[in-house]
Amino acid sequence: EPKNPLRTTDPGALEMLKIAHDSNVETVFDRVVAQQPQCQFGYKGVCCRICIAGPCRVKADDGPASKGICGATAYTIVSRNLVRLIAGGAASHSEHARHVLHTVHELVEGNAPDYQIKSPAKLHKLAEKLGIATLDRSDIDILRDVAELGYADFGRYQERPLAFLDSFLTEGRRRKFKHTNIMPRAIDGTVTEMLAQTAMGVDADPVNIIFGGLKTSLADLAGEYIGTTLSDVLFGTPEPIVSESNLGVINPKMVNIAMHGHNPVLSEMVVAAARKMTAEAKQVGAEGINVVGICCTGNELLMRQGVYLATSSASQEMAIMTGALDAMVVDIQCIYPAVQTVAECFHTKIITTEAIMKIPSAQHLAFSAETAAEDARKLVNIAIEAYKHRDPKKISIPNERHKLVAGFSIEALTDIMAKVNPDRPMSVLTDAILSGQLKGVALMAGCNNLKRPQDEGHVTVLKELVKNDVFVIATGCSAGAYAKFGLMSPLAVDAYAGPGLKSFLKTLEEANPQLTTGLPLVFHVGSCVDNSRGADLAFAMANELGVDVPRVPFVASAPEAMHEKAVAIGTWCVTLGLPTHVGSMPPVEGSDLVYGITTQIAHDVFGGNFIFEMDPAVGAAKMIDALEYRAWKLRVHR
Ligand code: NFS
Ligand code: SF4
Repeated sequence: EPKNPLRTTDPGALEMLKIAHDSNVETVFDRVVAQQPQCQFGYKGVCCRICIAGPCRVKADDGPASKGICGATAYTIVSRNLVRLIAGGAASHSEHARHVLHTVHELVEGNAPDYQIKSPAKLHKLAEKLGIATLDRSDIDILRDVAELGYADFGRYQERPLAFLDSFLTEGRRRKFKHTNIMPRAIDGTVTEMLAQTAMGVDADPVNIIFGGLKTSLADLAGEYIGTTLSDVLFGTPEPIVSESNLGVINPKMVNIAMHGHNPVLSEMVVAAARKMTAEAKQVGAEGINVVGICCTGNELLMRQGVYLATSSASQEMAIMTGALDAMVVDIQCIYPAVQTVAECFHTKIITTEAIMKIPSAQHLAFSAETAAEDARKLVNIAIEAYKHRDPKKISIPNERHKLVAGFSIEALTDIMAKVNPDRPMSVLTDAILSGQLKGVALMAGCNNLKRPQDEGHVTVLKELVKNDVFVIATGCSAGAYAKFGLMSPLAVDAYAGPGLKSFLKTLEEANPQLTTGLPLVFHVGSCVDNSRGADLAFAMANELGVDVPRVPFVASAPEAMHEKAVAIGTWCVTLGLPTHVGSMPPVEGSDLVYGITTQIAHDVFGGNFIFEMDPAVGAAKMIDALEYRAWKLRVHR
């Protein structure tokens, strides 16, 4: 009997898990069992470790044991812990964005010869949004100004709000954030302020603390906007593209390199290098080089380059278990330190590339924008060298791979709808909702969290939504789940879409004969920083409908949220005015007040609220209710 009942539903990962058991390789699926039962104080958010007089736990309903040593009560402790998660998320997204921004800066200064402006159209559109002059100016000059605004958003405590936030908001949200005093004025400053506000002996007021958290989540959104928009400028705005997903994309005859982590600044260079190095791979007896993606950098590569998506977060170790992965190149975020331990049972090389991210025993190659192409060549060579040391007896690749269509930037979606209505493309979507053909739009996002079996939440919620004619866009490891299961394919439309969604997609397809492929059941809009694309769609729909976001039939869901980044994203979704389902309980149950603020009071102030619902089918039903209510209200009030 396998000792890890908390497993995965991913067919590729399930196949590998058998082998992990037979060969006694420990994986995340064993460790999550070994962690049970998890500490209930931490689970509920009532453990405080903010100063070293602690840890303090709220152990009773009243009396001295109901407070920390300093007298902090449950609502203070829970709210402080919660907003520190948001600060961690904002710091992570923004660090990723800062790296892209630095690369842009180096490019402008002439120090990053291997990068270029791949999408001048995006640059011009972005500059116009940001109020930067474009007439009679060179692209590099425009980009220099864009980069300067980006740096100002990070650093300077300025009078104006963040350019990379403010420029994208609806008028209504702009006013709301001003009135509630949560408009951030510097990304770094806001994250630091959040840590200072929640230090020992500072803020004890849960409402004030949570408003600080909301402000920090908006700083997070600004970081995501910087990440998405500048990545599009450097590497191209995604367009519909065909690819495949799940572990079967690992090719036994090729040198296989997995790009794992987040930043396209690294992964794009490795793909470019690999495409030029077939001859070197042939010299060691391989047919060529096969780059595959894992997690969000995989999503970035899939969106722009059609690179195969091997797997997602919880099954990252399984890619190594195939015995045919020659190197895993990682940068930052969501990389289990355990990949090195698993790799040591195989010939696979793990290579870290960022100064802030090293793993004991793994190789480190410092990647820099100045020498990007050369660094990328070195990384590919490590994989080619490792290929020679494969053990054929250990190779076992699941037969699991599925076709998919990805690449749906909001620009691409708008172009597709413009073929139906050139003057008002967005009305194609909003009219379909007003007529009842569609119930609304859902943004599926977030991670895997093994509190439940991997991908079960993502898949269950999606199937319920599309059956009920919801137009679904997806990012991150949620998109990864659909890709791996074959649900991101046009073939899935007939099997799962309700009649309204089916006819809507058909109308779009008929108006777009230039598309070489059908449209998918769920639209991949990118990595987790690309949740900013989800915000863009909500803003565009609001503007088209002439209302603010809280009235748009648009919901968000992270059925398996895990990372601090997911907490930050969920929080700005609520702040923008979206009903936001979360299927893994965040640590808020230790305070009824904090629970009430996030699920109810948030709705009164911002029009959005968290829906904490662990049963994915029930979660989907609640999302559909919220969509129906908003659509009904729109119809009667127009
Ligand atoms: Ni998002 Fe991406 Fe995945 Fe979660 Fe991690 S890879 S940035 S945080 S686990 S979706
Ligand atoms: Fe305990 Fe207060 Fe220190 Fe937290 S800040 S660990 S509640 S004494």
